[in-house]
Parts: sequence; C-alpha cells; structure tokens
Amino acid sequence: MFRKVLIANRGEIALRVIRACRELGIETVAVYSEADRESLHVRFADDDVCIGPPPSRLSYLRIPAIIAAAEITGADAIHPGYGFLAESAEFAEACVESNIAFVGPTPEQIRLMGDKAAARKLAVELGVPVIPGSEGTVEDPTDALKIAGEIGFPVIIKATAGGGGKGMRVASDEEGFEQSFQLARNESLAAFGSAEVYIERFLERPRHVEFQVMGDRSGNVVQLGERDCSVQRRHQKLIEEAPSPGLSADRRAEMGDAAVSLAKKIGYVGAGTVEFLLEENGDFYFMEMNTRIQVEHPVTEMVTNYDLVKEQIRTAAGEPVSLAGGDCLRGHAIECRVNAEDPARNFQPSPGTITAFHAPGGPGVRVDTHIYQGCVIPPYYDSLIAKLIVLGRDRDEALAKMSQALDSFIIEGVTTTIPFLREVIHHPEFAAGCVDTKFLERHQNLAGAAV
Ligand code: MV4
Repeated sequence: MFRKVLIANRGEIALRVIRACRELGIETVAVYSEADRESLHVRFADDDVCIGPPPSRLSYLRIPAIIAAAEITGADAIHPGYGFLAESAEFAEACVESNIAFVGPTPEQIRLMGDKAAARKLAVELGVPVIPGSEGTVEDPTDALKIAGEIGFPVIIKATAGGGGKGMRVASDEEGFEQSFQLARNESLAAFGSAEVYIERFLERPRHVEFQVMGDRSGNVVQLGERDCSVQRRHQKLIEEAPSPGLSADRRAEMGDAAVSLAKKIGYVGAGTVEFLLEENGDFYFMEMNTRIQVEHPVTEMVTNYDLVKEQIRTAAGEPVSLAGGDCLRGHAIECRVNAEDPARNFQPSPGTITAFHAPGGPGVRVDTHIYQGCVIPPYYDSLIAKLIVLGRDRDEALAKMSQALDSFIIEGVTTTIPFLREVIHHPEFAAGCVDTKFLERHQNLAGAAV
C-alpha cells in the first residue's frame, strides 16, 4: 500500500480523498494555489505545498509543479480527483516517469477513451450498441453531407477529442449541415487542437444513464449499477440519482454487462464510468467512457455502501477489487449539486465570503463540502460549493429527505442554487421520474431562472 498520497486537486474532492487516505492509514499532501491558502484541504493534509498563483493554469494544471511537490514531500502516489488533470494522459505519464503511482487508469487507457471515435469503434467491435453514425472520423464536407443523408436528419457532429458537450453541433437538415460541420471542426480545433469530428444520428430526448465500473490489474472488473444524470444545464449536471427511474431490470443487466465488457476489453484499472444514452423505448447506446472518479460518485456509494475512493486507491496500489458487483444495491439515492451561482442571472457565478453555514443532517443525509462559515469562495474555479446526497428506502422517501434537507441547508453570503434545486425536485415531471436531457430547457422558469 502507498505510504503518502498527494492530492492534485482542491475543494470538496480534495477533502474526500484525504478522508479515504486517513482511513487507509496513508499520509496526505495537499497542493494549493495562493487563493486556497485558508482551505480545509490544506488544514487537514499532513503536508502542504503552494504550487502557484490563483489561475488554475498557473497552479492546479501545472504538471511540473505538482510532480515537484510530490518529490519534495516524498509522496509515492498522486490522486487527481476530478477535473483539472484527472483525464490528462500526459499527467499520468509524468507521474509514471517520476516513479509516482497515478491513482487511476494507465496513460494509454486515458488516451484511448479520450478519443471518442476510437472508443466508439471499440464498442462496435464488442457488439455494444452505438448510435447509427459515421464509421470513424469525417473530413470532407461533401462526404460528410452524404453520410448525414444516409444516417438521416437530425444529426449531431461531435469532436473526437471532445466529450462533455464541447465541440458538438446539431444539424436538423441538409441546408444547415455544412455550416454546422465547419463550426464543429473549427471549435474543436480551437478547443482541443484537433479538427477531427464524427457524425451520429441526433436523439431528441434521451436519458443520460452512466454505469460505475471498477477494475484491477488482474483484469477483474465489476459494475456497481447506474446513475441517471439527465438533469443538466449546458452540460453541467445538477441532479443525479440511482437507480435510474427509467430502467427495467433486464435493460439494467444488459447495460451493466456492456459496461463491464468495454472496461475488460482494455484491462481498465480503477474507477471509471461508462456513459449511455437511453431512449424512451428502452434502446440504449454507448456514448463515452470517463476515466476518473466523478463528482456524482456518492450516489453510487449510498446505494452500495461502498467507499469508491478507498477502492480506487487500493486498486492503484495493485490490490484486487474487493467489491461485489451487480445486485448489491439497496434503496434510492439522489444528489443535488449546490453551486455559488445566481439562477436569475443566467447562473452567473457568485463568489464571496460565507457568512453563515449550517449543513442538514439525519439518517441517510450526506453533505460533501469544503465550505465553512467565514471561508471565501474565490472566483477562479468552478462554483460547486456542496453536494447534498440522500438515501431513502425508495424514490419517494429520497425525494422527501432531499426536500427537507434543502429546506434546512443554510448558506449565506453568496447566492446559491438551493432555491432552484428545491423547485426542480418538486416539479411534477421530476417527481414522477420523467427526466431527460431536455428537462431544464422545457422548464425555463424554475425559481426565476433563465436556463
Ligand atoms: C448526443 C445527444 C443526442 N444524440 N448524441 C452531450 C455530452 C456528450 N457526452 C454527448 N452529448 C449528447 N450526445 C446523440 N447522437 C445528446 C447529447 C446531449 C446530452 C447528453 C447527455 C446529457 C445531457 C445532454 C445535453 C445535451 C445533449
């Protein structure tokens, strides 16, 4: 097992990883930017190193500074958390080259799954359903238009280096296609340095359903059920739940098997997520694989009673997966992401000082947060300030718990999305489990929000 783990992250996930390390008897190293000097992750870690000024490209994204911090403090492993360098093959490689274990998959696995067209091809080889689309990438606009016509409109043009919604364009008919195609290519080139795109049929109202997987170095892979993450705004998830209200037991088993076969095929090590789109009629399609621990992992922890971060660390240290997969789930979990944002102002970030703070509690209520009364939410990073997760015996109990917990969550000094979340969970469509990726677009006026 590792002796000392450096956490290359900040905020709630840094605290989450520190907690797991302490339980495993592993020492911890925090890195922080000048904006995060007073942060709890710095206070709770055994060692801490300032790695630069506030902007993340000068601190949390600076690979040499992070590797140096690990070397100076004698860390033998680095946990990347989510975001920042979590899916950087280059960073994972830099760790390996410096003889520091990367808590996550191999650089090759990160690189492969970062290439969305390659991942799609892998799914096809395994007989995992993918959305009808181009065979690989398309360069020539005339070829592209012909392929789009064969697929049938509407189509979506996706950057192969993309994911999470960047570099995507929908074309509803032949007329607008060429412009959308060029826009997607230009946007992709600007954002990722690669203009490669592929084309799929566009599904109008799918659910976003993702499966948690965990693999080890001996080739074992288990799946730990799914999360429904359909409630999103501009590719930011706001609410996640497990199990997915839209999934039959048979379909769940099929999707779980598909997720495991993909992860097994590449010898996947650690925590990963296989994303699918699920249609109303039960058809499902592989979308992409995320090679990190995700923000919404606590939803799965609640229904499995497992600690995914501890398991991630154990498997990175070469231990076998210790979790039983599949049908070990109980109850229904829901997570609300609380952001320091103003829904009435187009979800504009609302940084500032927290003047009052009280977290909800009680059975089946979990709050993952790094904020405290008097702390400052800096403007430089994403605006997630807390995750509120509840576990009920069934979905109705989980909803009642979430409602109660949101009502008793006090955060003052910054504007938060709590009133907005409260309206969403009370919305009749959400309450009925009728969620899809267009949910928030259909309901623009929740809590005065401009979605
Ligand atoms: C799609 C789609 C419809 N049809 N692909 C968005 C992020 C990336 N993971 C894939 N995304 C989508 N791909 C086809 N062929 C709709 C989306 C999509 C979406 C997916 C999941 C959750 C929210 C979404 C919001 C808008 C679009």
